[in-house]
Amino acid sequence: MTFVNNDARPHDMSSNPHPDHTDCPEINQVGFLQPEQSRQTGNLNTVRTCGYHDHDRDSDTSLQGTIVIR
Ligand SMILES: [Cu+2]
Repeated sequence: MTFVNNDARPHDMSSNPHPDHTDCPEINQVGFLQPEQSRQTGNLNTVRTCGYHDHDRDSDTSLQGTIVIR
């Protein structure tokens, strides 16, 4: 899966839970994205639901989401 930063500010994307980022470590490969930058997660091969967030704005729910792997 590819994360694209369409915002005007950088974002630092990580797996839940904050701050340990242990649920779906493949998401942590996305990491810090400058505006317009994109990066892929690792292979998401396990059937599960992965939450993610912006590590630098971990309370901003508009920067959170879930990936459902099935
Ligand atoms: Cu975090």
